[in-house]
Amino acid sequence: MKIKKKSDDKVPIATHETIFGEYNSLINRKNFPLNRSNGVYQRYKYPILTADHVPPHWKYDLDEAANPFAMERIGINATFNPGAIKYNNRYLLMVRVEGSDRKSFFAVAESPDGINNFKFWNEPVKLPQLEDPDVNVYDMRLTQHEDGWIYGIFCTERKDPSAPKTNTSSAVANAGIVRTKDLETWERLPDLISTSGQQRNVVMHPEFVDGKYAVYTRPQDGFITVGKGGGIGLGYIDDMEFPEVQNETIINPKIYHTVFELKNGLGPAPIKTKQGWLHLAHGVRNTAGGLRYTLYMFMTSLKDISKITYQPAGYFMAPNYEETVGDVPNVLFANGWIENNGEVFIYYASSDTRIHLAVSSVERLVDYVMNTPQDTYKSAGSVNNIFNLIEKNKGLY
Ligand code: M1P
Repeated sequence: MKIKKKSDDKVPIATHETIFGEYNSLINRKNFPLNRSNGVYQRYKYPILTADHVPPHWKYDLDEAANPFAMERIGINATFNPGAIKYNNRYLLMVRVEGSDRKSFFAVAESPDGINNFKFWNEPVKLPQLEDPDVNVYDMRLTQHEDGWIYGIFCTERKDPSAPKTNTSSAVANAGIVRTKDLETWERLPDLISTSGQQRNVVMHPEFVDGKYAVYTRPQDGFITVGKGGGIGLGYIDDMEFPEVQNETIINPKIYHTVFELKNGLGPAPIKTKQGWLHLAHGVRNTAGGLRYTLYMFMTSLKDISKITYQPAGYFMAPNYEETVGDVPNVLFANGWIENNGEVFIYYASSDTRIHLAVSSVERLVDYVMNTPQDTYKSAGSVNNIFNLIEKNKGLY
């Protein structure tokens, strides 16, 4: 595409060279860790994926005759909330890409080392549809299950059929399910069958539990509000081809005056460690400035995955200043991490706009989860925790 600027045209016109030049320099930019760390994780400087990482051939008609002004024919708004997996030595993210038409879809981005050069595959994922098609899909969690399949569970949203005609916003959220053996060909399974209202943030546990599939859920009464549901649930499924959740119980409820006071939801599938299953979740609280989403962690027992053994007080990660800004401000959300030889890559999104990387290790995360004081749910208890630490530090400062 070689487009000449017309003499009377005030708007600069992109050329094939500028479009692909900018894209290639972004894809090839090396990332590096920031010097500052809290000892638990280390953030990387640049977002690893943004709307600008979406390949030009998804946006431009590259035929000069058909597109003389080199316009973007398809607008991309954001890339966020990726599922993550290391597959055949390749670091793959199942990214939520959102168009300027507000529709989200999935696309796989790949990096040779999990840090640098994330690049989208040639085409986005063509998600198989059910009889009742999805209106909007997002936030896929990838789980390599011991049954040999890689499952992707995502949120599928459709218009609420019971909403009055005047209400054009009301939607119903449920968990859509796909599975694959190669991340290229996807089999669509029926949507989750659950009796507890709407579902979002549904995640599959990687191992069978007493011969059943286990899923973490987040039942909610409405599309936005969780209502009386409220909390991270755990339920069991006999057969993924008829995915009916049984015995759903809340294992991590929302609690007053915490970072997950309003609602919470599990992030990626848990990581198995010698000490227990490590979980990463998001918690939401309401503020005068709107909802604030932060990440928190907990550990569950290897013998009983419904039992929380450790849960540090407060958030694990909150949006830094730059991360607070975006389409939906003050949001950190993570539904993908990769554990590799003890190192943990945490892929998180900020403000529903772009994707970042923070690196930690199983050892550090286990230490963080087991040795950070638990929430006492009272200011005096928090002060007491500080007194205990000061006492312990006597003679050391
Ligand atoms: O906008 C913040 C997040 O809101 C929803 O998450 P939850 O159901 O837990 O409130 C999702 O739409 C998520 O994608 C989004 O990042």
